[in-house]
Amino acid sequence: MRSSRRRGRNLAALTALALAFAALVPVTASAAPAAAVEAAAVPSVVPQPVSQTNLTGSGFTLTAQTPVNVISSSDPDAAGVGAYLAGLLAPATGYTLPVTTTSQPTAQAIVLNPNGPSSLGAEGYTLNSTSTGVTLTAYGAQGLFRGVQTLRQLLPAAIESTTAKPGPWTVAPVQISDNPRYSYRGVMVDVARRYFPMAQLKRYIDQAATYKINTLHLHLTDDQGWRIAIGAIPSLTTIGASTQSGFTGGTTWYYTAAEYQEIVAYAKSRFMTVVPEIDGPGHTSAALASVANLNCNNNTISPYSGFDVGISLYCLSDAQHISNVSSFLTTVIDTVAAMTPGPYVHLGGDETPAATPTQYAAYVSAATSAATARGKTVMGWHQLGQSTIPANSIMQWWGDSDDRSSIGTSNETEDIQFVRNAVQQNAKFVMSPSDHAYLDMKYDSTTPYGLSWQGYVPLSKAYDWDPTTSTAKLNGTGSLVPADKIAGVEAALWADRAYAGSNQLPTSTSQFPEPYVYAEHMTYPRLPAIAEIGWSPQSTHNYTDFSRRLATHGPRWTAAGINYYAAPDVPWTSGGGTGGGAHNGVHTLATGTQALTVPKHGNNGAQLTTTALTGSNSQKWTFTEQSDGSYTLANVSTGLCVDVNAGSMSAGAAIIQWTCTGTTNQRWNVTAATGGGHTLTSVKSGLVITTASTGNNALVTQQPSSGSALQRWTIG
Ligand code: TNX
Repeated sequence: MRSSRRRGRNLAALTALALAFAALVPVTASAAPAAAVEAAAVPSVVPQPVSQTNLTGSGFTLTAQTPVNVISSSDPDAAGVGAYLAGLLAPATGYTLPVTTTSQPTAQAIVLNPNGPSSLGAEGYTLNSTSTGVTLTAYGAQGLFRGVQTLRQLLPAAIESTTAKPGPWTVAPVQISDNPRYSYRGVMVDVARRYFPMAQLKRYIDQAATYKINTLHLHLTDDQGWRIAIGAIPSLTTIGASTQSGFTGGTTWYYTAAEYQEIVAYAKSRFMTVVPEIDGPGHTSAALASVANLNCNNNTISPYSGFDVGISLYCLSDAQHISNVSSFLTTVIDTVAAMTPGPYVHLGGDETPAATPTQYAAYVSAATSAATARGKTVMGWHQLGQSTIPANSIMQWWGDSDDRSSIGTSNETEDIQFVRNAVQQNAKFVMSPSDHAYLDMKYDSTTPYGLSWQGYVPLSKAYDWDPTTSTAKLNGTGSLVPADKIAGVEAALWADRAYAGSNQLPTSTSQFPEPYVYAEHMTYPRLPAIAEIGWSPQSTHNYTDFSRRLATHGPRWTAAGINYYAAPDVPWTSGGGTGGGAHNGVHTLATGTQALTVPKHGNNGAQLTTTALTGSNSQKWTFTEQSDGSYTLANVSTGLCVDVNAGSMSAGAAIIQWTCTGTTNQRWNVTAATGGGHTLTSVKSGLVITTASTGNNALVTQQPSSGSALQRWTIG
């Protein structure tokens, strides 16, 4: 696939693909009616349920006393879903809904019934909502949890707010019956290239759960870092975790055993299975820097912080070194498997240009034996299929349309041949076609982060594929992987270039946004597209309908403080009057007694200051909501807009006034802050408007959000 990474985008092939899909767009009978009902009232569920009937009538309005009844069952996790639901609803409503386990539902309640028929399957559910209550029925807790994700989408967008909002909190009246197309619906996070602190990883898990993602694949090791503590080999983290892609010098850029287990438990509480990946035999510089006898010369290499790929290989060229690698992998995989209750261990296998087939096979044999000895099901990138793999292994396809167009020609790519070999061994597949499902690909030329070796991946492209043709010819015929061997789909958030100015290494750490800023910008709105491919029947697949439904999620993300990318071809709504657009109008912005001000005689380009609040026109700002739910702020005196100087991504850059252009460095997400007031987050940089001090004429800059009062603005 290395060669494929170097290939440019094949436009002809892409067009053919688009045409192939244009033929498959029956409008689901269950899609919500387009007009008739107000935007806020149309339940726009993503992923599209199998069947959804929107009812007339008023829906079910929550009160502070609405009971959450969990019907008694033998499933020990069901009560936890009730508590989770009450917890989800608490911040925005201000209600602490009483959760009780009971054999008899009460009137006017949200009823969670885990005793539904087994025909619903592990994740299916039915949801009925009328003015008299809401009933969710599933066959066990997991189905209830998936149904709760639908239920939250039937409430107004402001339900996602982290602070109390006025309501009313009415669940749209519907009848839904739903179950997933595929049982594996994953997202991969590359914590090796960019370390995600615990809180940010948990936040990512919570967000992905909203879209019924049930698998979190953690890419724990790579050239740029080893992120999981292995007690018996401390150098893996003292040395191997000291780098990231683009910077060096870390001492805590890894998960301790306790932290990893905390993540696994947190994911489990969101009914998500963790798949740990220990990549090899390539992508191993961090291991080679930490453990001498994995190198042919028995000397460690220097830790690596660049962004190249295909640069490393365990030494597999003699029996002694194969034995070293094998015992290393046994220690590592034993440790990781013991901390991972889920069935899988992912053994990587990608991008090994220097390995001979014999060396590669030696790796696969050593790694798979270690995994199966621990009772784990082997996962691997599809290259692993070139070797002998254990029964029931799952290969992850990351090929592209170039591979597909080679099927059946005399020039079939080796990737196609690896897939054939895996299929012959009866492997299952998870589909992550890199030209559709790679969340690190730029959306377009303006995306500040990421790569474009697969060309750009706008939202429409992230949506326009079908797992059953991911390994078929471009005309959709002759899939190498039979339909019944497709376990599901996975989106991959690589992080080699999780910084602005991504075609060269960063020159300053200020080019790095916080990992969550990168992650959310690249993930939303594309992960919901891939989640829908994994969950919804192919018969409902329709981009126009998807983007109409997704449009109503923008205000949800804004309410939740998610730093999403407002893809231009989505008709983003303003939230139907329940949150979005709430700040439109003229306001002052005060922190304590000081207000955001255009300095006296401030020209185009003048840096903003804070001065004592007087309410003069130089302190008044016209808030105008933009299509992405953010706001532009134009000064009433000068007519110029609040702007990050030169579109800078750096902490400390000046906040100035500038001719209004509507570009992302003039768009501000207004989010209620803990401790009072609102933060104003730049859509461009993810940094927040901050004044230097409480003194007069303090200068205003953008800074990482810290919760400081100097970043919390009272909208007057
Ligand atoms: C290919 S996909 C890789 C990763 C990079 C990614 C960047 C795969 C199995 N290997 O090492 O991070 O491209 O898009």
